[in-house]
Amino acid sequence: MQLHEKQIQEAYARAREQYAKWGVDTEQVLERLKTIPVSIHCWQGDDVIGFERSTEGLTGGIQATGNYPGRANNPEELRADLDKALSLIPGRHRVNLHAIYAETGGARVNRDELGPEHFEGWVGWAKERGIGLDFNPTFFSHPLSDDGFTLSHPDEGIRQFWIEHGKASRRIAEHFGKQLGTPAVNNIWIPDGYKDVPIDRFGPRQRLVEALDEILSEDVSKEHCIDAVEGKLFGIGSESYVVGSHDFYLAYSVSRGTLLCLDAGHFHPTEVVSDKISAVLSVLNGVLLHVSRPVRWDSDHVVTMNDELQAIMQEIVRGGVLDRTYIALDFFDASINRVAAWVIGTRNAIKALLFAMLEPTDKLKQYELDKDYTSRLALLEEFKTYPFGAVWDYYCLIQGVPVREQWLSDVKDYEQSVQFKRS
Ligand code: RNT
Ligand code: ZN
Repeated sequence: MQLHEKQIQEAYARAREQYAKWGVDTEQVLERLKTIPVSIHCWQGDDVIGFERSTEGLTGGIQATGNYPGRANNPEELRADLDKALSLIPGRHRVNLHAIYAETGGARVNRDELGPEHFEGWVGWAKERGIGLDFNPTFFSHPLSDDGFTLSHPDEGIRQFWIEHGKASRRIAEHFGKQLGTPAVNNIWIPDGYKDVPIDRFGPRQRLVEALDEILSEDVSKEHCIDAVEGKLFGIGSESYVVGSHDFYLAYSVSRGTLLCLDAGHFHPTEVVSDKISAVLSVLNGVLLHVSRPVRWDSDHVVTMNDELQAIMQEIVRGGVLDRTYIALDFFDASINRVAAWVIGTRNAIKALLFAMLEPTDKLKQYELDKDYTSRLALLEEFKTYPFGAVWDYYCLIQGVPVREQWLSDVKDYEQSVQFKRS
């Protein structure tokens, strides 16, 4: 069924009136929404494989399961797939790279030797599209991370190799920021940890502090590169002890002034990022979100429009902290079309943001202060069936991207004509 422009506009006009009754200006909301970038992770496009391939597949206790055909095999294919996804997502967004996506022209360049010159393909591509890039050093899928330790490795030589990689990454991020005129977030996540209960919990953490300090000691312009650190509860093979736990990085980011990265899949099942945002932003200057979805052992399912996604976006909007929150995505599903995975997850993140922005927050806050919890609950629940979909459809229409599920046939055509033809 094709949706006609006129129908979309009429439905929007009615929705606009209904929201206006509660003081919500949908026009203003959509103006604001289009300025909020989501950092789209390149690694959904190729199952976190990258172009370096110094190990057999993905390591570091994370996994992309599934074998849906059509994965991108090289920079050109990955960028083409990203272009396709970006054309189906409303708004102007960013792309998040990992060091393993360097283009070295066939030469073997180790991670401690990577430089901005190995990302010129990406920078040129981003420039043409007027989008920003973010970065991540890759502390996994490498022979020197095979025993499960990197920046906290007991061997000084190996540790130093990873420290150099960390420094190189900040220089690359700084270059992105300079070239593209928008600061690049450089996020450090390491897989270090033990499968079984360790004797020494202090040693690796002490080494990690020192290694991080050394990485950050290099003078890199804060104007172009913003440092972030990401903790985790456990990984496959590091079930008993993770060196860079949430508590570790919380303390570290407070004392060093970095961003703290909260990945929605990195906590105990009943612990939620949506409650942590206001906790950490009451003290920290900024936070990086890895919007993701945990399922059993996996922390990286495609983001759906579930309660927690909505709660996360509500927290950012209600708290007025959009300008201190960097929204990035982190999921990888190899069992479905990878372009579709990007489109579904990113559209959901934006949808949830829009849903949060269409709330009469001031009114609700007043009810709360007045101890009128009855009205608070009643209004919140009634707003769930307000015509949010009509506003979303209209936003897609004016942003020039497919309305509703119309994007799906686009992806189906693309997989037939492009993705399935790949070797
Ligand atoms: C791993 C972290 C990390 C990675 C990416 C690929 O648990 O979430 O952010 O998913 O860097
Ligand atoms: Zn993450």
